[in-house]
Amino acid sequence: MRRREFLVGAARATAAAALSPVLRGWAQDAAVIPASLSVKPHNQVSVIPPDFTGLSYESAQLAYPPFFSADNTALVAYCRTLGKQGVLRIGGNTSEFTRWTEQETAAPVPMAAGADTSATEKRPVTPITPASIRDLAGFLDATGWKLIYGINLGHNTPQQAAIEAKFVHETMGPRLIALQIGNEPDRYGKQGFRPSTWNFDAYLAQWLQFARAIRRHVHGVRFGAPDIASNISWVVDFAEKARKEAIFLTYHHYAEGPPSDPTMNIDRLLHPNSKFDSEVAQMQQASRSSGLPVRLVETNSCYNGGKEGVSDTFASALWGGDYMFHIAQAGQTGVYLHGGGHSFYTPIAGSLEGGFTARPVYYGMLLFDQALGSALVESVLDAGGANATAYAVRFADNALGVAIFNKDASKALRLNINPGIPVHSAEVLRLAGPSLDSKTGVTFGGSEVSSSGGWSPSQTETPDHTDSAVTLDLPAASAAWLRIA
Ligand code: BDP
Repeated sequence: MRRREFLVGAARATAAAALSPVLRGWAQDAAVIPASLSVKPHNQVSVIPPDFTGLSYESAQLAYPPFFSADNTALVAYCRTLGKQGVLRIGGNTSEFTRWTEQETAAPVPMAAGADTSATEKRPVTPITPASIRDLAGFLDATGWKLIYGINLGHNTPQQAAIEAKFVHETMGPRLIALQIGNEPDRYGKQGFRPSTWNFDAYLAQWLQFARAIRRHVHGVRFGAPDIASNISWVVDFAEKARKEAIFLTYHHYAEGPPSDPTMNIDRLLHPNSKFDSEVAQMQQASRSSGLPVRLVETNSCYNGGKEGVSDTFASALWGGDYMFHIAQAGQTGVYLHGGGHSFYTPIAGSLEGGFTARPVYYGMLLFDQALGSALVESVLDAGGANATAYAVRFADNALGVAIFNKDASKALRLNINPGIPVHSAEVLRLAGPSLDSKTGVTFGGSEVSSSGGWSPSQTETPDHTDSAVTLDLPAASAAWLRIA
């Protein structure tokens, strides 16, 4: 169904009843702010690789091989809807408590491992077996995705690591992008995995021991590193001291936490974070000088498995989509949302036995995914004081994409877009939810993701446009993807 430009003025109120809930919200909206976006389509800022989008899961999930297998057709479909060439990163706190064994468990117990909520040494050890790895390869074939695989460094020996790495490398072949050794090693001192004197140099010495043992066994193996939790100086140090050892630099970032802190809320999540921005800038500097790209391999809205009422709400969809563009614009080459099981922040919730659902943040990823394979170009947004962001991209066929995130809870925007190319056609897909704190009812392009993992838009709109400008009305707390050709 095609919708014309929203109704304005007095007509709005009368027509409101006939509109979908989102547009009704808009119709009743008091503050409408005039805003403008000016695009410079030939000033390229960065590229968005086709495999930019990814998911990160706990290694513990591998203890139940059928989960990541080609037979989990719903999960396969949820992944494919997110991207034909995504990345699955396996790691997390539980990767430090895995043990490689060739001995298969007779009947693995069904389970969907949630995100780990804290790191203690008391957890059970996860056995990883050939069946886990073979099934995982089948899952990757079915999705078309590739793998970044984390090996235990916290409680392991270089010899054991090499045996596991060899099996993973041989089984995965070209599906394996790289191995990582250790999860958040910058926390080992605090976690009690290593003495409190633990620092980057101590880490690098051990990392090299493991990497060398693996290289001796596994021809052509590649690594990503250092997979840190928060100490960005370790990324910078790795780039400087061990540039030749890895093919890309990796780190984690959680926008908020801990969940028990009442100041970790929706409002904070939706506002810019200047401390993080300066860390990203430092990493990009390290990336340029080392020639190593940077991937954000584990991330989400709030650590310790997410925060109820924040990580599982529509606000997380606006946050997630905006965040992926923000990181891509900085020049990084991948963002993998962490989750699994029923964690508050997981993009795909559920289990093989009970079925899956797409959480709100999944819809933010879907919006971002419209831009996969494009180049981000310069654009200037004047949001008239509203809390909004916008990104413009150019496709190979010279069509433009524009993503606008109106994260403002009370201000609607009337956005005048000057795309810098002649406008022959313009089409909008909206990201909408009943309210910022809604946990259900989120749609993109008017559609929800089906329980079998499929999605296709049911509502596209043609906004008002001339041959050189587009006017887009954006309700408070909503986002849109606009394609201009
Ligand atoms: C990271 C861990 C991951 C956790 C996540 C969290 O790598 O295993 O699930 O934090 O706390 O530090 O949510």
